[in-house]
Amino acid sequence: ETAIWARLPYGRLVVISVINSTNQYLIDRIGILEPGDVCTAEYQTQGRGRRGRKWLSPFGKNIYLSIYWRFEQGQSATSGLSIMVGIVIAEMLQRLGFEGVRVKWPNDIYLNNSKLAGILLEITGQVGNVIHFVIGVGMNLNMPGSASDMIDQDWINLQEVGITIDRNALVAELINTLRQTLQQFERDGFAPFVNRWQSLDNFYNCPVKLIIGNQEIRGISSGINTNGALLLEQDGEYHAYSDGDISLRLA
Ligand code: BT5
Repeated sequence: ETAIWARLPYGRLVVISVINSTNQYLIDRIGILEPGDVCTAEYQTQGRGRRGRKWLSPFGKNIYLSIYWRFEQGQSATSGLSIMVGIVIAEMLQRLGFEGVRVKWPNDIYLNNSKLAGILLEITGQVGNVIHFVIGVGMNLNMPGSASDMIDQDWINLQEVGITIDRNALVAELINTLRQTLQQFERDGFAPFVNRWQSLDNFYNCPVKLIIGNQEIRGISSGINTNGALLLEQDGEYHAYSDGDISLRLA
């Protein structure tokens, strides 16, 4: 194996040209990882989303990045965790000048009503209360338009909004943001983030439908609760949805 791990202020970085999946790369090496280790690649042959879905990952200056972490709160905290990662990435992009960036429950970053980035949290092991996990971020910067044939929803490239940003600088920001967020999560949990969701939520107060398996549920999207579950208003009552396989669409 020729990969070179570069020492970061916290953890290490490995940059790879072609890989099956940056999440899988870290999962395969879990025994030798330090918290904060990051893998990034130019191209993924088997980039993945949730529940066996695919993440289209061609060459072309996109970002495919994964970070390894572990902590001791057990598995129950992780729904909030991936929500939180969405919040901080959206806020980071806003800070960098991309004002139109929003979040979509549970783990998408949106720009101009289209999917810009996706987040995939995978738990790779638990010993006692210690969970080991990898968080992957895929972000479109410069994906060819022909990709549209292969993606069954609206998507967008970051570069389409007319602000230029250096990809390496963006990756560095992303790594710092993820590390700080994970450290803050260890200290303070998810609660401080709940209030930051609402103003970023692309569908706040919108009529939506949730697709759960082959069931469809309609209601008004009303933010999240303290566990990161989606709140849906149905006939004047709020219901929380936190199942792992829910797709949200405008109704
Ligand atoms: C996600 O899943 O959105 C999480 C994607 C995480 C990808 C990163 S890349 C680095 C790391 N290594 C990996 O192997 N994965 C992570 P989900 O919510 O299930 O959304 C998947 C859906 O997004 C697909 O079914 C398509 O509709 C759409 N999609 C696929 N590729 C896309 C792309 N490049 N841009 C926008 N949408 C895409």
